[in-house]
Amino acid sequence: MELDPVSRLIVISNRVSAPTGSHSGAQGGLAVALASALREYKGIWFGWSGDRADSFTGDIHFERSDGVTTATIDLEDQDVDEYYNGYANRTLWPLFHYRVDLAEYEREYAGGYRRVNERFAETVYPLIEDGDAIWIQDYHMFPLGDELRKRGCGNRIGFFLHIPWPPRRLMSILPEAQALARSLFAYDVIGFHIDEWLQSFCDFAEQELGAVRDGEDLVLDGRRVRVMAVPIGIDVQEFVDLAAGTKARLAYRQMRDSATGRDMIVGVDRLDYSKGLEERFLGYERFLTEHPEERKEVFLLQIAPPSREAVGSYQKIRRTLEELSGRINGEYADIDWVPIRYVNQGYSRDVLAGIYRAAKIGLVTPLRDGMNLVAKEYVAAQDPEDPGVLILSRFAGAATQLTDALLVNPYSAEEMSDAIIRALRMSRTERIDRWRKMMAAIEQQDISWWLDTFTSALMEREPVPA
Ligand code: GDG
Repeated sequence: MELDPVSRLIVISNRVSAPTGSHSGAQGGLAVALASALREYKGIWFGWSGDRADSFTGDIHFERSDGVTTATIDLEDQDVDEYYNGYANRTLWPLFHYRVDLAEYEREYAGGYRRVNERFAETVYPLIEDGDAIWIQDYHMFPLGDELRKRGCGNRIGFFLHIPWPPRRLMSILPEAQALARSLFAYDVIGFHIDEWLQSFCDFAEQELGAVRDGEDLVLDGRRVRVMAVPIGIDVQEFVDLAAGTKARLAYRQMRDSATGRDMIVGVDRLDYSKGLEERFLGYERFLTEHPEERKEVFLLQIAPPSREAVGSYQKIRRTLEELSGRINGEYADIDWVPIRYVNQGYSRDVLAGIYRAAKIGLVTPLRDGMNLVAKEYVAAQDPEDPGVLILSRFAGAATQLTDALLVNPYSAEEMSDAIIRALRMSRTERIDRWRKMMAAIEQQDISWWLDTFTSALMEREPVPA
């Protein structure tokens, strides 16, 4: 059962990015996915504009572009510091990516997080009509459903977590862990990418809160929540078309020309410590030392647009990577070859598609990742007659679906080195065979499947009596 054609879908996420109507913008996969959901079902996409105001007003800016209505609010400096740069990105993100060492716990952050969620609830609630289905996205907004319920919202409300849910013992480190997990029982449906994250949540809810599992539901104090694993997909056809388009073909040509017959290995990631870039560079260095005969036959292109630059740990990882790529290049480069091309700017999606296609290897080695869309985009962009090889971290959610990638432990430089040499030497028949299986997997569970599976589950729930 999909959404009733008369119901609206209200999507709420931290950031809203109005669709550009073209593929030349720098939008990530999730933004594109949510825009297509809202085009399919009419509705509104609500969230922070990304702009700051002197003081919070709650004024909503409406915009309609490319079939999608967006409604955005500005936040004041203190909100951005405590909620976004604070609790979301200094506390929750590192902890949920198992980086206990980087997580910071400040009462002001937790307070700012609560305040902004209240402000979101206060502002969006008047826009909600009977029959609307509400779908809240990600770790910035855990308590928003509960805040809406407190204001009398009886609509169906779903929540999707785009990052891992950490194991119970890690989660317990968060001072607000119990209250935060308890607040999730305001939702009707909670979605995770994979079973591992779902099981960790259930474990926490059962052991720490006393929730009880009942089939596909968790029950706590009379509230029944459906929990499900629904791996997010990509719009495969869009990427296939992008890769065949003029801009992608041009980018492909440029990359091939500048490679001068060498094999390109590509990585594309937000500059984030969870993406394992330091370990990736070290794994690649290991490959250079173990296979001197292969030096000058390959190079690594790492595209890493900076993100969350106000947060100290992101400034640090940026410096670390500059030093490391500089050191490796200094040690191995020759007058006619540089082992790592390390680029800190973003590219449009069509250029990315051409770059993916030109790469003999896609190197996607996060230390921990809810899903990872880059892995799927790399597969979709390949030439079916001569596809490249995906090397993928076992610790990315995507590894549960892309089992025909070369799966590696991203902490092991040796495994990474072995996988690179294996990929370079892999026969075309094996490459085609692996690629076909991966392509079938991403086509089967693509972005429409993700949207329909989640919204159908949400519509199966009865609205909460007022
Ligand atoms: C979170 C979870 C989960 C990257 N560089 C450029 C660019 N990108 C695009 C990629 C891809 C997206 O950004 C990144 O998505 P990921 O899934 O790899 O990673 P996160 O940003 O960490 O996303 C993750 C995801 O949410 C969805 O649920 O998979 O696990 O952490 O689409 O292509 N896009 C453009 N230029 C760039 O330079 N246009």
